[in-house]
Amino acid sequence: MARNRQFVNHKTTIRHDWKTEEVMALFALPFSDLLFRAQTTHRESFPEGEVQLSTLLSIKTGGCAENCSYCPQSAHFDTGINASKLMPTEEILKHAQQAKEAGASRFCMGAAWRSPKDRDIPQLAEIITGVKNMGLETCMTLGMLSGDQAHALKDAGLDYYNHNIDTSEEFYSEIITTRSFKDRIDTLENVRNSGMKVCCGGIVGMGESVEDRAKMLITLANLPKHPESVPINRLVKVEGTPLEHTKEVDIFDFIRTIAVARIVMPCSYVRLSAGREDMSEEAQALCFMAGANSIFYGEKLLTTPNPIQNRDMELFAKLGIKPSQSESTSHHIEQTEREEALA
Ligand code: SAM
Ligand code: DTB
Ligand code: SF4
Repeated sequence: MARNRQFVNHKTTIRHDWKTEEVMALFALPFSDLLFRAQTTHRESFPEGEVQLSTLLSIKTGGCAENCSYCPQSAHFDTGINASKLMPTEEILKHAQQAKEAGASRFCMGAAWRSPKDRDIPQLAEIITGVKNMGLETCMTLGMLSGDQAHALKDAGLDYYNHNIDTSEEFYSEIITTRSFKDRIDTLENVRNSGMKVCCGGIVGMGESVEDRAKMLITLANLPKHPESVPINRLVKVEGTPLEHTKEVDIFDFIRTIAVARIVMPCSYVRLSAGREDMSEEAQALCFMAGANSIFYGEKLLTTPNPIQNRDMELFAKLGIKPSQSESTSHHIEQTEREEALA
């Protein structure tokens, strides 16, 4: 057995040594073969027909110093979004309560920051405590974090930190120039070292090649530990952003990316993330068959629309899908622990 392979159960191998050719070969499989393989992998690690629900809230909107070409919240582009300050804690907790009542298991809070200021940490800690007290898992995405900031958020009780690599290292500079790919990896390392769970994925449909998608997934899968959550976003083309007129990604290529993410990170939650608002029910069903087992749930992402809750519940009923409890209560975590024990 290769040293960097660990068997987590009789069937599932967690690998951190994926090569470009291998992953490109997965992308090149006939669609049905790829989906069959992804679904088979999925069933080795997860119960059938369960999808985890995370609700998003933008707690600090717009006016961001970064120039991410896809993002409506960058101060570099005129998208009609006004910059606002960090939302008062009470208002955030009201949104969290609504998310809980609607059936979400995790509440994800996003801030349009390059990185948080140390002076923001006490209020962020208060928010984390309030949301956790409702029995929700907590996630934040606040930009780059220093090691000390990551520890402070962990100490406050934050369960997950979302920080996406967005695309391949090679394509990254076409999309963002105000911070580097390495900056992103450094933050992920700080988050991992703090003991928080990592939520990290990217965007499909920014004009990247299939090889860029393969390399993005390889970067994630070859991290020392797979991110517990892997959001796969389909670009939401927002007026005023440089990517507004990007050619639409073929839906089967999007689904292929979900399937390959499932195969290379067999025990991670793969989230069918932004881009569901105008996605057909059939395409979403194929994403679930390809191994997606988490969604953003609620009528808004950060600033753009998402399907209303009833629509998602109707689709789940048609497909026989049930919302899963928090990730921490699923048997996937036992596997993660086993992985750690074997490491
Ligand atoms: N400012 C923080 C950061 O960039 O890390 C947190 C918020 S940022 C909006 C979180 C992620 O949302 C981005 O990394 C990107 O992957 C995703 N995102 C933003 N705008 C998007 C869009 N128009 N379509 C799809 N995904 C998008
Ligand atoms: C992620 O991967 N996607 C979410 C969340 N993490 C923070 C954000 C999607 C944002 C889509 C554009 C918007 O609504 O502003
Ligand atoms: Fe700022 Fe995050 Fe948007 Fe980039 S993705 S412009 S860092 S809010």
